Amino acid sequence: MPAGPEAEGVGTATLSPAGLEIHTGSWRSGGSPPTAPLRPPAGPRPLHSARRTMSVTDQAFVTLATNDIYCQGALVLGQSLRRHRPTRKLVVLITPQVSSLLRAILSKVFDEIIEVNLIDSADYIHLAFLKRPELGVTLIKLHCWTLTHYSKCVFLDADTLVLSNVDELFDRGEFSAAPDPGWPDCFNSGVFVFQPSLHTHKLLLQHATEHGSFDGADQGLLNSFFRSWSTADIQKHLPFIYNLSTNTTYTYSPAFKQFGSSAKVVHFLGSTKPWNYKYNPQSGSVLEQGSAPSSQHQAAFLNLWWTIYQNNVLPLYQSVQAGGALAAPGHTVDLAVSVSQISIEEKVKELSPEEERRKWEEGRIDYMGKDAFARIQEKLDRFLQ
Ligand SMILES: [Mn+2]
Repeated sequence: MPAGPEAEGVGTATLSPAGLEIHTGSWRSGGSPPTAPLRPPAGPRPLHSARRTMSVTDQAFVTLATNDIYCQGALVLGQSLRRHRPTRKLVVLITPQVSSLLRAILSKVFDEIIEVNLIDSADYIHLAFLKRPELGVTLIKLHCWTLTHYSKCVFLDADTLVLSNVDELFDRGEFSAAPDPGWPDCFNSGVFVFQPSLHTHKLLLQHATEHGSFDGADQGLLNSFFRSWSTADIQKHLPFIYNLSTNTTYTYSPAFKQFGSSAKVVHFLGSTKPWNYKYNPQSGSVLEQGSAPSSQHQAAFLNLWWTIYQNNVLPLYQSVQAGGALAAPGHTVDLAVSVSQISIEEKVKELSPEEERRKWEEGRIDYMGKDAFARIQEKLDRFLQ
């Protein structure tokens, strides 16, 4: 077993330049990691030296979970990556709203869990958030550029699913992404290759503050920031099979017939996510109620998502709960598991006024939801009237 911070069961907490607490967990579920973690070698390292058998410790797959429900997606994504033995680290960005139960479970799949608290961050981050509170989630996503202990990363949305090893994405440079099916001159920001840099992060936040986002989210902002993507360098166009949206009814169906089976990453775009379905573990298929899967290929990807959830995520809950970790009050998930049906619901435990106050004092502020600036303003206005 390797010694030092990589050793099993040892976690470290450090303060990064951006003022974030970084918790380094370790891969613990199901025995040893696919490849032994290596210490980064001293001195400069060549960028493309990775062999499939060697792990590259200064590159990472990164995802984001803003609440316990999205954590379910992040866990399936993480396990889908693990199934194909990635040679890079797995990192998840979370918000303060994520419960201690889900943090414990995430630490079984991800090498690193990084809490992003916009309010406690460096001044330039905090200011951007104050000026554009509506871009809260977008600003959290942009935080991935602050992961400067990695030389290069691949971002994957928590509503994506990996179907094969995709380490070759690290051969691409910043900023690489696949076309958006709705407007192919724009890229889709669910899968992209980027290079962490505090300088780029500052420029992105400056851009967000000055111009906002034309679609109100990260995709609009990133497309206007990296606006030469559609014309400058074909190497930065990822093939569509690295970000195949599952809910698009393809108007070019012969292409889907020809190339659909070579998909490497699927993306559950749209408002109905895999975790919104109910699943029958006996038939191995999602239950068609209300929001029926729009097509057969979508149903196949949804069933795969749920198979991974059942086989590789649910057992983690059992191991953590047996270990005595308790869910913190607030938003978390309610898993209903029976022989014939599994479902994931959002559970909201009301806090008592004392708990509410303690939460504020501990700095666990739900600034994206209940404690959002607009609502605080509303409360203040009512109070001042
Ligand atoms: Mn997405």
